[in-house]
Amino acid sequence: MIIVGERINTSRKTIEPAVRNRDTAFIQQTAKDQADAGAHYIDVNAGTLLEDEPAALEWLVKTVQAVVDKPLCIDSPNATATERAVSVHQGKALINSISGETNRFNSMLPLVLKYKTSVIALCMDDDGIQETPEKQLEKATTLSKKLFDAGVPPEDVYFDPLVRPISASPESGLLVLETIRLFKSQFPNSHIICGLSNVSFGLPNRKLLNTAFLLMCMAAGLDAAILDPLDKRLMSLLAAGEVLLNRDPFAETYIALARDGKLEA
Ligand code: THG
Repeated sequence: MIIVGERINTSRKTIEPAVRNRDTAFIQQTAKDQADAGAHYIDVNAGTLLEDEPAALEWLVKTVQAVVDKPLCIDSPNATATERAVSVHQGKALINSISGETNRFNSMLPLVLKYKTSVIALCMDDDGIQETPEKQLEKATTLSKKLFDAGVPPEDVYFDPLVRPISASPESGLLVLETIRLFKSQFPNSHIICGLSNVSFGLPNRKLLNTAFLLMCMAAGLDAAILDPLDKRLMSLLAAGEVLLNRDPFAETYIALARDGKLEA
């Protein structure tokens, strides 16, 4: 699994003031903690800061990459903020995200091509979010053609089936699992990514639901996730899932984690 650490997001109570006040030490510690816990990418999101978002996102990229040797996931719908961030980023960034919406597509595609980034593709367009797996696949297919024809390599594209809260639509878990299966068969050379936490919105013991859902999504073909890598039970069950799905040959990683005392019973 490709793990994107979600903690540096101004929607979180401790992060908003830290970014607003440019608290370098706190942000750098949050980045290091996630990298040490196994994150492959560090997500940075300053969306709540509104007009300060472009400057904040640029500061976040420089601040995090000063102490962590990982690529970042630049989490913004705003192309101006995204360009500020990717233009100072070292290595291959992951832009989060493009979609089939006309403005979003036309403003983000040039950045993906210019900076040769990977990109998360939200499977929606000007018609909004699609209700069924078949309709999401239709939107994803149209979007993928436009991306591939423009020269974005399939392996640089991460399709994101949009996850809605189970509390609002009880069948949304099943729909996501089916969407993942369809995407996996249709785009075998691309990735499939999800943010897990939406699924549990409005229900108690959210981490329990998020963790159960992650394992089901992995079995359906998810190969990347935006999650909290400091959640030890989540990360332990993820490692167990990799063994059970034969994605960790000879349980090499699992055994090493166990030996280092990093697995939670
Ligand atoms: N897909 C894509 N990008 C995404 C998402 C997605 N980016 C944002 C989001 N979803 C994933 N990131 C987060 C970051 C933090 C939290 C949840 C998702 C979080 N939430 C706390 C909670 O759920 O309890 C509440 C906030 C707090 O701690 O104060 O921490 O789906 N492409």
